[in-house]
Amino acid sequence: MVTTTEDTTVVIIGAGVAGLTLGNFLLKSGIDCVVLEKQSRQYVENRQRAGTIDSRGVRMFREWGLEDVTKDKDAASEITGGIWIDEVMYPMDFDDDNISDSVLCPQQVLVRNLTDAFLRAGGDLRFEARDVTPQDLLGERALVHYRSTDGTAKAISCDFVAGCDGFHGISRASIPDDVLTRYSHVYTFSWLSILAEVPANPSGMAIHDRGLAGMIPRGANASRLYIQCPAGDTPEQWPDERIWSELQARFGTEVPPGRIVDKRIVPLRCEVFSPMSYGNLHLLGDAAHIVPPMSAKGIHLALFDTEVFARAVIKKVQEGDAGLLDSYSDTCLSHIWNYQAFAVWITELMHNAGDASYEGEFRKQLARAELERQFTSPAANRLFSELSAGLL
Ligand code: RFL
Repeated sequence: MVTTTEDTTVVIIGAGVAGLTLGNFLLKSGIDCVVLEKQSRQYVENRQRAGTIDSRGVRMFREWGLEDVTKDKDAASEITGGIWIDEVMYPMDFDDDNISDSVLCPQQVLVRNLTDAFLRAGGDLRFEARDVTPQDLLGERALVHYRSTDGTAKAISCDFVAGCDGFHGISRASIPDDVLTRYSHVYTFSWLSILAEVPANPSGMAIHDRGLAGMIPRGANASRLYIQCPAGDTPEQWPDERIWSELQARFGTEVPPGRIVDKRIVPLRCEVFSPMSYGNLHLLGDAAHIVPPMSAKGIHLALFDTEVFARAVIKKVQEGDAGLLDSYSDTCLSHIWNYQAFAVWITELMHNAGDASYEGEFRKQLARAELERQFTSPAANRLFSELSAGLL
């Protein structure tokens, strides 16, 4: 039985990058909202994933008066790193104007900063909200049910529901199957993704016939390590010693080992769900799409959706104009497909150039020719630097 029904303009499901950014934008615009998050505050603020905010994201936060959320007092001030090809290091150029605004900021720091900013501004953020269920999405107002930590059933009536609950959330499942189309592509290789308490040394990506490897800074004394592996591999097949020796082999240089704190297999895949709107429900970020981690554009896409959606809601609430909301899905999908194209290109280039056992020698030679072009053409090199600035 529902014991409490409240009222707001926007219910935001999920306190990740998209949900918290949206909450902050709405509060700044005088629009009330409630954020419902399944996990505890401690869990959300310690979930480590990405490490960089790209130039577009940094400029966007600045324009909304939130530049401080991208600041990490422990991060190095400069992005550095390179690409190792067959054990030879090629430094990347990070001085280009298009990428020079990118900053090192681990995702959990961004989330922590966004949470603080939201609460400081008087935001309503409810952690450990169980069984969140949006209803009446085609009605005048939607109703979002949930259960609070003490088990009380609650419901919030709202004009808009923002589904910011990531790839495994529940919002997307509220859209009927015959309305939603899923486009997906899954690679036959995965990444073993590792968090280690060591500085990233070496720092960058290695292309090698044993497969791709990466060592990316996540703070002064932490790194995320990536090792390309067959899609069926399990973390148990990768004891710590094997990880350090494999990194050493693929970079072709000494890799000082450290404590490994997390080890998991990340499938490489592309997913797009269309449309991103259904009645009062709008999907944002990973709830609607994911890109392979090689492209490092997950945060970029989540922030893009958020800004488009925030401006659409503001226009509707302040001027009664639903035009931007009606075109929300089309606007985002056009941007997303553009970035999926980039993600597929860079994923295939970086993997095909190394271990030929997946796509064959012909593709390997094509990828090597393309890599050569990246290093000899300034325009092509810019793309590569942009990628590295996102990933690092
Ligand atoms: P998030 O960050 O997953 O946030 C979703 C939030 O919703 C909550 N939630 C629910 N809340 C209420 N009710 C429910 N039923 C709920 N179900 C879930 C979750 O607890 C969470 O708090 O999604 P969002 O906001 O769309 O942001 C997307 C980004 O997090 C994602 O794209 C990136 O992390 C992807 N990604 C990377 N992106 C980059 O740009 N650069 C990188 O280097 C990078 N590295 C990575 C990554 C993702 C990784 N994972 C997930 C495999 C490295 C890894 C390991």
